[in-house]
Amino acid sequence: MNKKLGLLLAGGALILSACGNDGNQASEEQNDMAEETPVAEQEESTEEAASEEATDAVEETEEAEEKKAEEEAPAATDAPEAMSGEASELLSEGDSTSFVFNQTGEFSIFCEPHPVMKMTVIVEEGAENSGEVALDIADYEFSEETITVAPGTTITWTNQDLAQHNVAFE
Ligand SMILES: [Cu+2]
Repeated sequence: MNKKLGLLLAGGALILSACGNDGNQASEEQNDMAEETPVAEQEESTEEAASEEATDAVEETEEAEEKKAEEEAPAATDAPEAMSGEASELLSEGDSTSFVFNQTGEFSIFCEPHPVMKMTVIVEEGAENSGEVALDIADYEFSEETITVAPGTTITWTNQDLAQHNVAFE
């Protein structure tokens, strides 16, 4: 064996071993990847589950808020409907009472302790006053003698007098 051939063989062996190492490393990497892939999938599915849980939680919160809104909504429009024979409790100073006017027509209102105190609510389609209307009872008078409102309007009266008044429908 001459030196040159020996070097070539040695070089070849080095290359082979290097290739072999590369090959092993590559397959090890593949193995690693094969091992890692299910872990990654697990992590992803865990994340998905977590995000689903988070979405569920958000949905539950929204549902709870909707329920809350549904429970609170009637309270805002809790006012009894204005109709003949209806009457509020006696209102002390600062107290309020509300009625919702759904039916078109004319409503004659008076104060039971002081029947001279009168006012009229006219309910007409397309009236300028709608939604929530605030009136006072002050100096033994309703703050409006006549008011025209759209159907569905809620009128709230607040007593500003020391004397007790109420809102009654003829
Ligand atoms: Cu009165």
